[in-house]
Amino acid sequence: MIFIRPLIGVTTYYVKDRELDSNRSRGFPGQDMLMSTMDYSRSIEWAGGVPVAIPVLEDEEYIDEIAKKMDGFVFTGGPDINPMNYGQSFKKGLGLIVPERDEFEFKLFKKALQLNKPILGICRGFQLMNVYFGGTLHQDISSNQLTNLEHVGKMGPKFCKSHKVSILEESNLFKALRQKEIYVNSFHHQAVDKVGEGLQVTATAEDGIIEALEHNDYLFLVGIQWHPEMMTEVHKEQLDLFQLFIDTINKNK
Ligand SMILES: [Mn+2]
Repeated sequence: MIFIRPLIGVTTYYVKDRELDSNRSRGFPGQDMLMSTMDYSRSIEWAGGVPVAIPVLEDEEYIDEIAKKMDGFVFTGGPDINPMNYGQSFKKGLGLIVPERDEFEFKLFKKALQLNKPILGICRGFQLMNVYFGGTLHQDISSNQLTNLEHVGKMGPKFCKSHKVSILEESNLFKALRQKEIYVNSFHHQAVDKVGEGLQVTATAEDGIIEALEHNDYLFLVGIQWHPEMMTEVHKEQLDLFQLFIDTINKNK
């Protein structure tokens, strides 16, 4: 038997020319850029998958093909989701939005779900998953004075453990990490408010901020607010989540 490693579609930053000034390090004025942090690709590769960076393109047939050809998806971190997607006006503290990426990712997410492709949502990807199922977000944690924990990051290295999360035992998260409490990094200024329909909260921070969501009607649909891919090199246990994701794909191929 020939073992073929699964193809994992990785969503990417769509950096519009308008975000880049003349000091841009690559490309030329007028050019939009595709970007992705290497952490996602490395973690997927370490877990036995083949990472494939997915550019934001509008064409429906392209999105169909990507949804069919990939064996699973990592919906990655990035800019804020346009609040209009969850029926809200722009509130104080909202960060950069890239509506083109939102539109593309919601379409891809829908198609991937229809095909029951395993999905791991990280940070923005986790928030996208919540909004897709009709949930809402707090547009800015500090403007809303939700907590005195610092969730925004920037205090230390990317792998820095910055707060505790409690994990529900009946969850994929627990299955992967085998611990009821772990410390995670934190790089988000937004948070889940209303939870989307059918989603289960599977991890919360000490202050009650929702840190993970799962949907049991699908093969593997797990979203987490922290960035495991930034931790895998130093805190190996974070790779277990990628491993469960890849193992689930391999078992069901
Ligand atoms: Mn956090």
